[in-house]
Amino acid sequence: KKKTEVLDNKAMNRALTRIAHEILEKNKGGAELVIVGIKTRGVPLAKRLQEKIKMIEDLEVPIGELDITLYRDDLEKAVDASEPELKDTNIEVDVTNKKVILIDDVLYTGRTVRAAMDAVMDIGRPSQIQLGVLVDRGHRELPIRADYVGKNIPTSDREIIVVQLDEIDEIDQVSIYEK
Ligand code: 3GP
Ligand code: 5GP
Ligand code: MG
Repeated sequence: KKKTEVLDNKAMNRALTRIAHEILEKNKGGAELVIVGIKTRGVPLAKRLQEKIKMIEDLEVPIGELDITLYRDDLEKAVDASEPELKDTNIEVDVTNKKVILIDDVLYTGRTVRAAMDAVMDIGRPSQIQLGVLVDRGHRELPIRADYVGKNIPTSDREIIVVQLDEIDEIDQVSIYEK
């Protein structure tokens, strides 16, 4: 397994700062927003964006989380018949007429995001759903794109993106692994 670092902690922090500004610019402030992290690593990313928005605009945007689980027996398999399914929801705020910003670490086929959109629309009627990801690695299988992207990393099917976050992995780093 060959490893290439693509983001270190400083680059990751800059990307998240930029995304926080982009979110505020696109939405003309943060008044109607709810940020929803997709477990596992989307959750600390959502929290970091909440903190950055608090720093920039002195505004506390509510956050929630979704647990979308992939019933793949082999995570390294690119294609699988099984769909990601909702396992758990923790969104305390009412999303009706709010702009929900889904946050995940990696965007790949788009199937996780599709399941996340279903879950959000089951609990309320948001006025909009937007998507932010730390890494877009390409290979979409659905017509889904991210509104906010930390870094585009076009991958081959032999490559995997490893996202490590301080809150979970005790380091902030994104790297490419060759299988
Ligand atoms: P995450 O919970 O931080 O999102 O999907 C479960 C975990 O497996 C993910 O962690 C992700 O980091 C890791 N993973 C690594 N490669 C892949 C992959 O190709 N597909 C999926 N679904 N997950 C992967
Ligand atoms: P999708 O549903 O778009 O195929 O995959 C998105 C989800 O799978 C994300 O939650 C992400 O964590 C995980 N995932 C897919 N590919 C990768 C990858 O190369 N690296 C990591 N870390 N996660 C991935
Ligand atoms: Mg994820």
